[in-house]
Amino acid sequence: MTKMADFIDRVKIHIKSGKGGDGHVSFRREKYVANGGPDGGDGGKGGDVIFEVDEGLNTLSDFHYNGKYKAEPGGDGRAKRCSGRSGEDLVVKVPEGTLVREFESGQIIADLSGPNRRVTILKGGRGGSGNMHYATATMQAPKYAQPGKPAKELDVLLELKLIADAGLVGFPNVGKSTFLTKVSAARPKVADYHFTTLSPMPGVVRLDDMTDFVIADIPGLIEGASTGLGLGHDFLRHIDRCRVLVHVVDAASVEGRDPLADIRLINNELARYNADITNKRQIICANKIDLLPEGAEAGIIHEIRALYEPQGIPVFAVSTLTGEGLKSVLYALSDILKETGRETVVYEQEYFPEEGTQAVEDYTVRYDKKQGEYIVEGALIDKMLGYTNIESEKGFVFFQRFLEEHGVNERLQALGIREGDTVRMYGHAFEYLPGVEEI
Ligand SMILES: Nc1nc2c(ncn2[C@@H]2O[C@H](COP(=O)(O)OP(=O)(O)OP(=O)(O)O)[C@@H](O)[C@H]2O)c(=O)[nH]1
Ligand SMILES: [Mg+2]
Repeated sequence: MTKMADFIDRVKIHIKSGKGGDGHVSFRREKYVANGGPDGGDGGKGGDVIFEVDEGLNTLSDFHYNGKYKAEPGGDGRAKRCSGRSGEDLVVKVPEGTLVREFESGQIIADLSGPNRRVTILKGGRGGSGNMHYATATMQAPKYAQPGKPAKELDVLLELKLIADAGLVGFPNVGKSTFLTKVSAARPKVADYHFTTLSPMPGVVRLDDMTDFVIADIPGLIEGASTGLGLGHDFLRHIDRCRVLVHVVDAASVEGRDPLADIRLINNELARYNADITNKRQIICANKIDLLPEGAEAGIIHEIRALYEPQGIPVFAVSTLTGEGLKSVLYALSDILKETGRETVVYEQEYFPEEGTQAVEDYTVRYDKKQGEYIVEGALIDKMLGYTNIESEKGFVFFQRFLEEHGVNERLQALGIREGDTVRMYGHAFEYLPGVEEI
């Protein structure tokens, strides 16, 4: 069976954690109890956004560009000391080797490879405390509770870097995909035209001695690939993580190309993309020898060997069509992999969402010139005013602290507010006094 996979290995998505549930304001009501104490329960925690490796996946093609991925908000607290339920976490399944980057800066948040199988990217908001927590000797009927902490959201870029032990590189049509079909159960499309392979595909090779390793078929490269020509850059990125390169070249010159020039060109492109690639171990497969006329074989193969073997690059004469010579290639690869060790490169975290993300602001702050007042509006403020008995001293301090915690004072200061200015929030007008603290 062959399948033409849609090639998507970079995708931008929007992720959002769950908002914390709001704390509840209520009072116990029982027969014969006139004024029951506060019994408003806590809000539940909002769901986290978690990324998890799913071994069954090997592309990002299930993601929609600009798709929105949201965890569930926490439930609000309820009467009778009932807590709201926790919002469900959102678990985003990705193929191994997926990098999660902050979209704007490109900085890495997580690398889902190696030991990193499950990573929490955005935490859900904490649930607010219900009014049952606010009863004190002097304040027996607190009419306020705490709203849940806001959700967090972020644009991220998912990027798949294939993790393979060895990568098949070479010009289009030289037989890379045929190679993979011959040595593994993978079935990339094989056809006699350029750029048949549009997305990298891994295949597992199992040798008789039961060692196994992964070879990846990589789309054809052409001159200029490092600057984006042909299928361009996108695939070069995958080569970064392969430990050995299997350079396939058409030794029979089916398309009239010079195999020696081709090897040089591909190596130049790789070096131009990333100089580190030139340090990778490489082997050359001089392919399509079934098409070489008697005698010619020795000629071209001899030339390639004479040039590359002194540089420590083994050269194998093979036919991926008939399978001739492939076994020695696999054993040579297995030997090299044993020498180089198998740990994969895992990228370090550069961006920390808990510090960098903008909490979803549920309010706006502006200056109304006509009225000469600062206006603070939004669902969060409205809700908090509803909860809080700001006529009481304690409630007022509580409200002040809430404004401070949510950055409202900071925003007012940024607009240039001064002591004595008026701040309007819905029906209430306050005089701005910086630094009203606990009494
Ligand atoms: N005679 C002969 N033909 C081969 C051999 N290997 C591959 N071919 C043919 O060459 C053509 C291209 O083979 P693919 O395996 O699709 O080549 P590719 O390198 O994957 O090509 P792209 O995906 O376009 O980069 C097909 O028609 C194959 O049947 C070989 O060893 N001998
Ligand atoms: Mg191919």
